[in-house]
Amino acid sequence: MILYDYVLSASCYKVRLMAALLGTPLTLRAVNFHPGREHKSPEMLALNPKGTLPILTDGDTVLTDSADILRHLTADHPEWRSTDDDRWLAFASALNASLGLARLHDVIGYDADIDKARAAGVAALRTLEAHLTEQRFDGLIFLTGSKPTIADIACFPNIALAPDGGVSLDPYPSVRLWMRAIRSLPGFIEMPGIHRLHELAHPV
Ligand SMILES: N[C@@H](CCC(=O)N[C@@H](CS)C(=O)NCC(=O)O)C(=O)O
Repeated sequence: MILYDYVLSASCYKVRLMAALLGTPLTLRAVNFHPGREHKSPEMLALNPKGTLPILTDGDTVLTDSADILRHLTADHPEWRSTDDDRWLAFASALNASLGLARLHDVIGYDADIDKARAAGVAALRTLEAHLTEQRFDGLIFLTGSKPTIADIACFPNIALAPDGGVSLDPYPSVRLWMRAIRSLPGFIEMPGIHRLHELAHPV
């Protein structure tokens, strides 16, 4: 499988992280997203007319949405799936349009209504904090239960990188505990801005 990848993209990191946790090898093809805008080149647009990353190719199959790619990677790994995943994958997509956009604005100068993007990100963080606090009352640390699924991996990057877009995670202790649980999963990999907590035992 080939991942057309940009190292600073939260959406590409979702895919790299999922593959690493599964132990699934990926061939990475680095795309000069910034400043080269290579994702808009004729070669890339032929692969993905939307002009976005990530793109995953698996033989003749071409997938251009991170949610579809996570489903594809875990097709033979039911332990990484739950019946509640779909609503969290939709939530993760909305996070990309709020926290993700705020980060791209601050980090690489994307045009955005920054106040609107940050406000939508804060609203999403409050929703997540309330959900994860309820989960903790039930002794559950992940979004859909006691084990991580694609729901957690889809949401994690834009949440963990929120401070890059000027949104603090200080007010959300349940979210920070959840991030710690993900960062201490066996096989976890880093990206710039997200570090491993390899000294921690799994808290569950
Ligand atoms: N729905 C897509 C969105 C991915 C996305 O937002 N990708 C950004 C990079 S992080 C992108 O390619 N943007 C292209 C552009 O804005 O020109 C997914 O989750 O796969």
